[in-house]
Amino acid sequence: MDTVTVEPIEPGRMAAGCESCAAHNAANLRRLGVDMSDWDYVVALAGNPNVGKSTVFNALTGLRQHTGNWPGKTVTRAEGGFEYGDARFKLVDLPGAYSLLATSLDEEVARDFILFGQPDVTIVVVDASRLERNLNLALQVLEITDRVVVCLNLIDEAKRHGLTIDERHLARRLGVPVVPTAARTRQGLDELLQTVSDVATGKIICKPHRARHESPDLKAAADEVEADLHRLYPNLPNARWVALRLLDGDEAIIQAMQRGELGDLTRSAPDSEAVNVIRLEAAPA
Ligand SMILES: Nc1nc2c(ncn2[C@@H]2O[C@H](COP(=O)(O)OP(=O)(O)O)[C@@H](O)[C@H]2O)c(=O)[nH]1
Ligand SMILES: [Mg+2]
Repeated sequence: MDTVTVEPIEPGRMAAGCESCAAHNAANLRRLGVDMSDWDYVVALAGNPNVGKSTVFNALTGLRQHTGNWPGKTVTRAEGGFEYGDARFKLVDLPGAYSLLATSLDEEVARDFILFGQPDVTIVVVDASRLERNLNLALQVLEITDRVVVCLNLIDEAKRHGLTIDERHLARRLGVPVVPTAARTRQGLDELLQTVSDVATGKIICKPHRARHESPDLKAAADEVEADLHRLYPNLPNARWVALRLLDGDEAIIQAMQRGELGDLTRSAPDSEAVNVIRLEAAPA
């Protein structure tokens, strides 16, 4: 297995350091609600359904987003803004997903944003009381981007079930920072903000664990398809991932390719019609 480290700050030490400056951090947070002009960084919130993504979103932006179902069938991602330190952040609350190998429209929307929207940081919110199931998505996200912070949410629920999680060990194994939180009571959110900010600005460099299992034949085939993709779509992010999905026969990706949609899935492209981007009304948190 590859050696994994989170550099340069060890997560345990980081958390301890932040305890003493939590008040300072909170004072540094300015919720911007729907004002997302001139953002410096885009942060995506990904995770399984019901892990507290919207609770984190609301706490950081000062917006009140419905938890529960949205009216109608349109898949929605919500966007809001906050300012922290000297930087402005756009936060995108993605629909729940168990996997990036999308099987539902929700998962497709989440996958496309993580893969092609090129967020500066992806927060993967996981349920601390159901860690094993939740790590599936986290590991898939770590395959495609280095800039990940794992938000180990529902830590209060985990405790209630008698579970303790060694988050420092988990961070070392994953190679990215892990921040324990109970978002409903705002516990740990200051540390989360500081960590997201440090990853965004490059103060923390992540070294995610990646499975290296390509056989020479697979590598040669993937290299060839990847080169073709670069020729067809010079601006396509994560062409390697797309190449591997094509070789795997992923129908959704093959169809997107046949419809000529892959090139549209970049950060600057307009939102696809299926996605209803709502910019929420600001309300006191
Ligand atoms: N006990 C506890 N409940 C939480 C926590 N975070 C969120 N919740 C609750 O979990 C439910 C799902 O949260 P939500 O933010 O809608 O999850 P999402 O589907 O990932 O957006 C809501 O009832 C929240 O109030 C937490 O840290 N602890
Ligand atoms: Mg939600």
